[in-house]
Amino acid sequence: MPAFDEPLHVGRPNTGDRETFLARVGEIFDRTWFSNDGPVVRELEQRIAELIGVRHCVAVCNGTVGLEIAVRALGLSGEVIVPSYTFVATPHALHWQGITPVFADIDPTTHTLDPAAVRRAITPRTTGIMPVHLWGRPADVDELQAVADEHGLDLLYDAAHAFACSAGGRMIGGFGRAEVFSFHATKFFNTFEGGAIVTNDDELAETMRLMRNFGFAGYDNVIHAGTNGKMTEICAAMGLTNLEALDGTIEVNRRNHAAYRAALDGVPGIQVLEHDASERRNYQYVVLQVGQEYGLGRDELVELLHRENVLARRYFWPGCHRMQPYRDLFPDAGRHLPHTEQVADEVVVLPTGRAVSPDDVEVIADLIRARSVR
Ligand code: T4K
Repeated sequence: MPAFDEPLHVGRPNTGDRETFLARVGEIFDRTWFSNDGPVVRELEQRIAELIGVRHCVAVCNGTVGLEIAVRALGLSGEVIVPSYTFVATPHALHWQGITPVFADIDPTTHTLDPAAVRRAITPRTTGIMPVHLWGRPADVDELQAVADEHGLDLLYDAAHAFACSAGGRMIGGFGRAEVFSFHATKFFNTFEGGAIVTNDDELAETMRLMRNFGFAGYDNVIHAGTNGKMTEICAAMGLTNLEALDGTIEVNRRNHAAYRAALDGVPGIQVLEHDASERRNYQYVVLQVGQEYGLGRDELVELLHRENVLARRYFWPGCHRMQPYRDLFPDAGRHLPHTEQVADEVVVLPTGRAVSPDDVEVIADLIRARSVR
């Protein structure tokens, strides 16, 4: 018998109050206004801009399209420097538009882009840097801004994991030229599918709004190239409902994170990724690194947990540079990415969120502890 009757997933959606959401859906039905800059999307954009403290929030249909729109609006071309240790949407948003993603290594303790590695990757073709606040842990925003300024590069953040997190006490969303959140179902804050581009740049925001809606500036008046990146009203209704539950979701995640840390403290070879205690965070990811001193290899631990119905994940293995099309395009990339390869081989992400109780955490931690070599 597995330890859990029902599978415990990483990425189980966190949801706000069902009745509130359904009431909003009823209003949308009554209005029969389902998309195209509707009132619920506008309200969500306003609420997010206020929460983050930015001038503009452009809601989009998903984070990937958000990245693509931001990349285009900034006019990036040639080469853009990105981490390889990220979800594959990060480099895809560039490659899909004929831009070469150039992979730079991460800092092995923070899992975010190493500014020194970024400097080494700059060539005459480089136009931008696209760091990721992986696991909601802020990238080195000051140093990356310094590199961007020195070389005249645009800085665009993939903030897919970092909604409601801070860097140096400032909310993530206000750094670089723009930042892009993902509101996918599995994210800390979700709109079923969705995302948002946030920026303090008025002109850039205007361009991105046009691009999101085929370049329409009014009936029959197309003034820009564009795509369909709009968020629907029903997604925005989910967003408003989940925003109302945000503090509660953080509290549940924080509680689970603390329980995992306490229960796994001192297990040889098991390290829980820490964040800077002075920053605001959403605690969405419980990230373990499995070292040599642990009794099992990382993949064996994942298999063991799966047998017990704990569907832990080895994000973002094996690193984007070892996925297609990048593996064929840059067969030697790994030589410059030792930390990426090491971290990708060691990480396990454990289930958390509203579907996981402190008792569940105890059971999962017991399963992990039981196999450690003491
Ligand atoms: N940049 C970064 C750094 C990202 O992490 C992402 C997305 C993006 C950009 C792009 O943003 P989006 O375009 O997606 O908005 C998931 C998500 O599909 C993806 O959004 C996310 N990153 C990535 C890290 O994770 P998978 O491959 O893990 O999805 P899947 O289907 O295996 O689901 C994960 C677990 O969640 C499952 O065990 C079951 C559970 N789940 C999932 C869904 C969709 C549920 O319980 N309910 C659900 O509705 O990719």
